[in-house]
Amino acid sequence: MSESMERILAAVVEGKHSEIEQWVRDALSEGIEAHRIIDEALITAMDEVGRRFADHRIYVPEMLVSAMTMKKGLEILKPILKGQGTRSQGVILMGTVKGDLHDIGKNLVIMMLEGAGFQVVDLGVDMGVEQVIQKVEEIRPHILGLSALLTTTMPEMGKVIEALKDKGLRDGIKVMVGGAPVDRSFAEKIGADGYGKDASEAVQLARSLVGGE
Ligand code: B1M
Repeated sequence: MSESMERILAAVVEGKHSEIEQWVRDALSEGIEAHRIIDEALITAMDEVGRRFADHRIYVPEMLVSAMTMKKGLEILKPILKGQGTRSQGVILMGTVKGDLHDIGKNLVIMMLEGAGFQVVDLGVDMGVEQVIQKVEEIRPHILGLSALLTTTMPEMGKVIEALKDKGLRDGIKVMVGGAPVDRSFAEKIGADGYGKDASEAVQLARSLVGGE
């Protein structure tokens, strides 16, 4: 790994939020592609943060500073990812489910979807079933994307799908789910139309759900 990528990784792990923007710009000026900076440095760093948290080597405040640092890094890359978009592919409503405040993964998926030409409406985090249903009725998106990072909040995805059925909205919308604890079998179990392991898979899935590739 190049020195600038090492620095980005270390900045996120150590929460050096005042330095990250410069390190990301340095990596870009060396010709390193945005998606490599995300996959090999930023996401790798968050995995390490997660391991340190699980091992009680760091606590929530440190995890928050790392998250803030990662977000600052992503902000630099956002215009580049967005700039890759072409014609409109469809409308996607995206949110993190009730009880869950994790939004870095969701935001990254949104950036990649926008880069691929989708129009994305971001519902934010901690979205209750009623709020999701109300927004679906209001904007009638092609796809509803749900993200969850906690095993305790995953069941909320199934509740949203059940509520869509109850309201007679299920046939008019595709539902895709994702987030670290979610997998394909869980997606099938709750009746989602698809599961994306990461942001790239989410883009491929969204394209196939709207009848593309
Ligand atoms: Co939290 N946290 N956290 N946390 N946090 C995890 C998830 C955890 C695994 C850490 C650990 O123990 N190792 C653990 C969950 C354990 C479990 O449920 N089994 C955990 C915990 C326990 C908690 C708290 C309960 C801690 C506490 O308070 N005691 C608390 C819960 C708060 C709440 O939500 N109610 C909490 C809080 C926080 C912070 C606020 C400090 C912060 C979040 C800040 C923010 O998001 N704004 C935080 C962070 C940063 C993490 C870790 C370290 C990193 C998450 C992340 O951003 N990853 C995380 C450990 C880990 O995941 N390694 C952890 C990077 C991101 C790019 O990946 O989100 O997985 P990810 O998204 C990926 C894919 O999953 C996928 O694409 C993305 C890009 O590749 N994807 C989709 C995501 N959504 C998708 C949707 C799709 C398709 C793909 O279609 C719709």
